[in-house]
Parts: sequence; structure tokens; C-alpha cells
Amino acid sequence: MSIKYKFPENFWWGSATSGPQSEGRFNKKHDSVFDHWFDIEPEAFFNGVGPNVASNFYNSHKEDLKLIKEIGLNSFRTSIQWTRLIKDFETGEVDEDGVRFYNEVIDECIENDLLPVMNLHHFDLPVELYDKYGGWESKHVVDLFVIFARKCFELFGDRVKHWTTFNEPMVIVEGEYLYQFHYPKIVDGRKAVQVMFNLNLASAKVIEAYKEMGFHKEGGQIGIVLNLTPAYPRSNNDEDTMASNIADSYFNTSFLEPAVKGNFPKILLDILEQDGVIWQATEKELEIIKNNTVDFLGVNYYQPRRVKAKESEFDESKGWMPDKYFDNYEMPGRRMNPYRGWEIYPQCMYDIAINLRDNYDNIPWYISENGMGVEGEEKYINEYGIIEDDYRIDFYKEHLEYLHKGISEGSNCFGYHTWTPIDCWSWSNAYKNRYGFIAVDLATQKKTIKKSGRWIKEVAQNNGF
Ligand code: IFM
Repeated sequence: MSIKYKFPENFWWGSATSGPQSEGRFNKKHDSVFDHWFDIEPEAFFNGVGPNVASNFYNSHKEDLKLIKEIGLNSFRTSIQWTRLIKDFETGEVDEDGVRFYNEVIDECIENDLLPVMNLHHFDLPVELYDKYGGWESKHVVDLFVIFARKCFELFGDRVKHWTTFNEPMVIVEGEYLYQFHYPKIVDGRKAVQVMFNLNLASAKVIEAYKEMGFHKEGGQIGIVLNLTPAYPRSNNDEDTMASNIADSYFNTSFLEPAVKGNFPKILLDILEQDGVIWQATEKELEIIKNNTVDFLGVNYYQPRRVKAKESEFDESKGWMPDKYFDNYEMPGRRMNPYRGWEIYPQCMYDIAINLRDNYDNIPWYISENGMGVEGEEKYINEYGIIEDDYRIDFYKEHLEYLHKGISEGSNCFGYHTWTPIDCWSWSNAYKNRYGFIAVDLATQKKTIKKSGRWIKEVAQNNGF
């Protein structure tokens, strides 16, 4: 078979999930904000399905990781739940069953030749820390997170050589403090800005701890996973371009710049200062951010952001919001994933690759999530009981072609992880849209490899397609 798109040697072919979306709540001693939200408002979740069982990974990790190996992947990301590992958040005392569980997961990854990539926070703040301190609004919570991270490094750092501090921290800002799609569904632009700063600080403080603990000398690396939604203006006119630059600075470079370069984008600082909503930060904290940038970057890419100059009336009653400066633009003819409501724009993979090459010191990076959520996949089951998800294969191929182009022009990308290996629970969308290479029957928890799972195996074996 001839391979048109060959990827660099030792390329990561993998897939990502997270603790709260796969494990189920079994034996967890604390609740996250999502566990709590489901308990008080189950009707907010698609078909009333919450995180209690998810894909049962807590109980079936042995079999699940074997299946993931069977589809040819060489790497796997999940997250360690703060609410599972830690018994006492203030002291960092651990829960022994949590330690046993994550030890088993890591050891089984290694036995199955899956490089474990461990993430420390995937939207799963302990609800007690929200109730007591205001969660990420509080710098004390930042310090408690560092205690948790140190515990993770101490317990698992001998085997886990790739860590990420956060998954999509911007989603915490947007979902919890602006657009009400994550509990506690607050609308408060000022708090959002402080949370944005505190999350950047937390990431830098965790990196500082990792360095101090000496893991780099043992080949360890630490990064962050950002959901980049590159902003494209409606037109090249000044107003649209400015609106797009502002949106980009709020939603993308607010985390990308500090993570990679140690400082915040000027355009964002100017606006926040001018509007009197800038965060509270000390010189010492800014210094920590400056000195503790990432070793590598994970990029979750799903959709671009289309922007136009503000045309609609800004609703002042909500207080300060970034939307004061731009409107979202529905580009005529854009290609949509109707189930998720996200635009499909594979070319963006190339734009991201070139942006990181040219504007971010060509930092080592990988695609840490890319995928297509589809509702009602049962209709594609063939006579052998296999889901024929050709649409997903086509989606991946298109994205990989553009990624390949970026790599062939020198972008330092070392891997491609899809979302997700096994269909998993997706927050308030629950199991509405399925993303996996492996299907889950929710009634029986039976797991069956889809056509795309066979396809990725060949891609991984050939290191291209
Ligand atoms: O399920 C989420 C994941 O937690 C973060 N990235 C996007 C996925 C699909 O919506």
C-alpha cells in the first residue's frame, strides 16, 4: 500500500479521555462540580444521564486499555481526578483506593505499550472548594491544586513522563463565568477575568513544583492542553480585523502566551485595564508565570471562531463581557457538524501549525484532541454489529492532511490524539454525540470497535496513510 502522508518518526498516534468522563463515580469520596450539578439538576443533562457510571472505566480499565491497544494506538491521555485521589484537600492526604486505581491504570498503559499522558484538571473542581472558597476565583484554591499536583508527581512521576496541568482552562472561564454551560453557571465578566489569571497562575505554579522536584532530569516533561479556536475576521477591513484580534486575545492567546512565553497579550491587557476589569496579581505571581512556561503544548482543535465587528446592541445589564468588542459571524456556506453545532474547517490545522512555528518559537506540540461527535450512530450498524463511521474516517483524513502539510513545512508537531478512544460522557450533552473509535452500549456497557478503530490501527502501523 502506498503511503501518501507519512508522519515523523515516533509520532504519537493516540486518543484522549478524562477521569470524570470515563471512570464513573464508583468509590469516589468527594464530588466534583459536575457530580454535584447532576445531583441537584439531573434534567440539565441529555436524557438525564449523569457521570455516575460513565463508561465504567473504574471497573473495566483492564479490558478497556487492551481494546485501546488492539486498535493500534501508542499513547493515551486521561486525567487524575482531584476528587478521587485526595482525601483531605488542605493537607494532600490521599485516598488509598484512588492511589491503587491510578497505579493500576498507569501500569496497565505501560503493559499495553501505551504511553501514558496524565492531565491534572479536566473541569473537575471539588465542589467543596467552590462552596468554601469560590473555586478558581481563589488563590488559596490555586495553592491547594499545587498540593494535589505534587502528590501526583510523587506517586506516579516515576512512570508518567508526560504531564499536562489543565485541559481547556478557557472552557472553565466561558462555561462557568460567562455563557452558563457549566455549573455554577454564573455571568460575571470580572470574576471570569480573575479566574483566567488564577488558572494561568495555577498552571505555572504546578510547573514550578515539577521543576523543583527534579523530574526533568529523569526525562519528564510538562505542558498544558489548550482548546485553540483561531479567530478569522469576516473581512479584512479594520473593524472586523480588530474585533477578531480582540476575540483571539481573550479566547486563545490569554492562555497560549503565558503558557509558552510567560506573559499576557498586550491587546488583552490594554482592554482589561482601560475597562477597569483587570485581575488582581502581584509582581511575584507575574514572575512565577514568566519563569515557568511549558515544555510542550497540547492543542485541542475542533472549530474556528468567525468574528465580525460589533453590530448587535451590547447588553450592559450583564456587566462587563468580552462580547462588548465583537459579534460571532455565521459565515455563509460554512460546513457544519449539525449534531454538535460546530463548524468543520480542517484547513485550520495548517494555520495552527504555522502560527506555532512562526510566533511561538516552534514549540514542540501535538494535537491533543480532534474529533467528530455524531448522534444516532446506531443507524450505521452493519450486519456484523459494527458501526460503519466512514464520516469520521473522512473527517480525520482531512484534518491529518492539513496537519501533515504544516509538519512538512517545519512545524514541530509530534503527535495526533483524537477525542476519544471509547465513547464517553460529555458533560451536559452526556452520551448524545458519540466520538469514540469504540462504541459503548449504555445498557450493557458492551464495547465494540467501530470501523474507524480498524482504520486508525492501519494508520498507526503505517505511520501515515
Ligand atoms: O468532551 C469534551 C472534552 O471534555 C473537552 N474537549 C471537547 C470534548 C467534546 O465536546
